[in-house]
Amino acid sequence: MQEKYSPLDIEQAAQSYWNATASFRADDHSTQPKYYCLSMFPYPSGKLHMGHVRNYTIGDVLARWHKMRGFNVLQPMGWDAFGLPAENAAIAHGVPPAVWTKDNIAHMKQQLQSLGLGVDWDRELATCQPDYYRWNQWLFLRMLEKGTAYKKTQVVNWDPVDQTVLANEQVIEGRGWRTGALVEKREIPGYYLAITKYAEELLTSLDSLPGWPERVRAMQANWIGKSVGVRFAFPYDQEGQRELLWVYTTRADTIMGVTFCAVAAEHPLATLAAQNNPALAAFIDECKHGSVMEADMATMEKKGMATGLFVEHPLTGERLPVWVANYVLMSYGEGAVMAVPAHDERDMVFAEKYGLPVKQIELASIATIAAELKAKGLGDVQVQYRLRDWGISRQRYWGCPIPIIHCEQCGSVPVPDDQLPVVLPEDCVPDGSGNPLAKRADFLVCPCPTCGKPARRETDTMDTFVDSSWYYARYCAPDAQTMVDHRTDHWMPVDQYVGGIEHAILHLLYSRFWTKVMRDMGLVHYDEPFTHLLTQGMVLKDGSKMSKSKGNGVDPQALIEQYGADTARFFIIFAAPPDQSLDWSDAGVEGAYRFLKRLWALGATLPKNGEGSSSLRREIHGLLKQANYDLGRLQFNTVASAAMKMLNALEKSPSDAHASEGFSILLRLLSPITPHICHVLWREMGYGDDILHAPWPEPLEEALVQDEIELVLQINGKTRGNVRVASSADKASIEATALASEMAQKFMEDRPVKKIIVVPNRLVNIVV
Ligand code: ANZ
Ligand code: ZN
Repeated sequence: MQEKYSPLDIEQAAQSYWNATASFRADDHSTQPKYYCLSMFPYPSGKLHMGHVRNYTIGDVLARWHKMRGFNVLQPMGWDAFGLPAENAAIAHGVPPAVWTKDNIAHMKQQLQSLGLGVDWDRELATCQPDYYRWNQWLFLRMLEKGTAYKKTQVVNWDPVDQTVLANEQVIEGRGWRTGALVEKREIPGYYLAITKYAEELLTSLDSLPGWPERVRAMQANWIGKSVGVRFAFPYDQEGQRELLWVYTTRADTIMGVTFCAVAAEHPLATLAAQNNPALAAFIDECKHGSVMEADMATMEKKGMATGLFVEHPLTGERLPVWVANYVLMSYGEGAVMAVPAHDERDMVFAEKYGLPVKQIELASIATIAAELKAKGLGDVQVQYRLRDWGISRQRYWGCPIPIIHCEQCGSVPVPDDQLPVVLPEDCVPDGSGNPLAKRADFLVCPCPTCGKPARRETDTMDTFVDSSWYYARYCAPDAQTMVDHRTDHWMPVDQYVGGIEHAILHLLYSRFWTKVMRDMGLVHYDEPFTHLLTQGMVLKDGSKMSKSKGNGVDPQALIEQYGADTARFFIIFAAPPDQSLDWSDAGVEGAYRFLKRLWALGATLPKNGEGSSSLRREIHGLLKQANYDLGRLQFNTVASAAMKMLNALEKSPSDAHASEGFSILLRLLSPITPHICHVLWREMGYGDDILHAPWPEPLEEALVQDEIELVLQINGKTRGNVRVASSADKASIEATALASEMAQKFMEDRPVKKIIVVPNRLVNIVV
């Protein structure tokens, strides 16, 4: 055995062994209990960053630990391969996104492999592969048939720089999340998925996920935003016709304080009033350029204009003016509100600004008001969700084509199943001037599936959140000729999902929705995709997030080349609990490296047999007991420190009779964290062929028992020292040991013994 620790040789040897023996191939037919361990798949941006290393190390510790405990483990890996950065790289460097993406995947795969992850690479997938995204298209068409997918024209957030629609959550403080450009409102047609149909179930079944962090469940519940209120109408007269202006309120108890109504700029009543009111038309136009975000609504300056129209209070009959107000959202409730300045802050600000009346009132009871309105046929209690349907159309090239053909005669026609997948041409090079698919005649022009006349393909592609909404189900059956098969039901749900908190809302919510849609189509038979969720903390350097753009990034590749993957893994696990942020420290990395050098050195010199007390054994088993407990609660940093303490103890007593057993425990405990060095030492030291097949170490009760105990020795009630006795010693032998002790001899001063008091496990008092 080589005396010097040489990570490069060790890691190559271990990785070759795992490859040659297909150590991490997941068995679809095993009778062992299954454990599906999944880390969020990476976007192939070019190279790994430290956040990836942390994510995948945590996942790998869990996967390897379960494997050694007899689980049939599935730990797959793949690529979230569609998306904007590839198009931006194309614009900057003139390379087709497909080429850029595939090069990045090849490079990053090799980097991931150098980390020694226990991944079943046979199941690798990339979402830009036609045999993957064809099933996005296929399911989308099934959703269209059921009305779960539909087309509509809607006001959307428009990023004028990227020329694309943004989801609400991609708008941060009124600006595009990527470009920072001021977001505009636009009306365009697009496809939507009716996630709101599942709002109630998405909310209530959060209760079936005790394995998720409370914080994430709260964020999801908040996003769904259930509120119970009253929907009711203000009647008004229009050219002799009785019409109704509907509003939604959660405060029907304030109904007697209404002094005006306010509608959104896009509300039909606003449009109507603007017909012969150019000033109002101009104001409405101005509003349409603002943000559609609620958070912005709360802070921006309240602006409005009277419509000149009036409605009637449904209970008092009072005449109330209707205003257009920029703080009313068209997409929430009815797009109109009853304004109660005395009780609503926004209404108050607005009323003060425009000199509208404020009316102080006594609060009513919501139930009574709802009943009164119902009796008049003017309203009822209603549940409302903040959650909106999911707009999936993106005016981008590098994504999954939406399988629709537009025909002048037949309208929007679904692509027939036998023509799937609609394959994205891979040789386009976007230049920033809109979607290149619109310029590709060979893609664009096709016969209409219904009438056969020349028609035009949809050029919008799907939101990449579609791609990531079901990849975990495909890993279970990556070669299936259907979307999923029985293997998916075998492996799913994912037992442990590991990823960043930035995905706490959308990715997880969309995946949960997608799962329920597939379940309702009979494709899968589980309700929730992820049983346990671990959101790993950030990697910080000098207190701020480590990133290339901040210039404080540490390159994992360089780290691995210098110290080896085991050092990187050990440092990352040791430096912080998985869910907390981790502060990078070069000294910490050095420390991890020194620890592994010491581990290697002790392994190289440890004598086979020795003799000694059982205190070493007791210490090792005691540390093991704590470490196993910590593994169970995913507190891996203290597992690493238990391993360090074990090494200290073993270094102190290398020739102890129990040192070899202790070292074998240490290697097994460490192997999920630093698998390479443990694999090689295990073999070199003759413990066995493959540490992955060794049983996980469990502490032995017999080793934990204290076989000697220390008692306080008192003479006439005064503490004079200690005596050691066997833990099984009886009263007589404790008395004899105490009397014979040096301290007793000294302080008794030859006086006769009157009596001896023994308090078991505590003290012995000699009275003279
Ligand atoms: C009158 C009122 C009085 C209100 C009061 C609140 C307080 P949540 O709980 O989030 O569902 N609202 C309704 N539709 C709106 C829209 N399209 N745009 C902007 N605001 C809208 O909020 C419901 C409340 O938000 C409703 O209750 C309504 O104002 C407002 F003292 O009605 B309330
Ligand atoms: Zn046609």
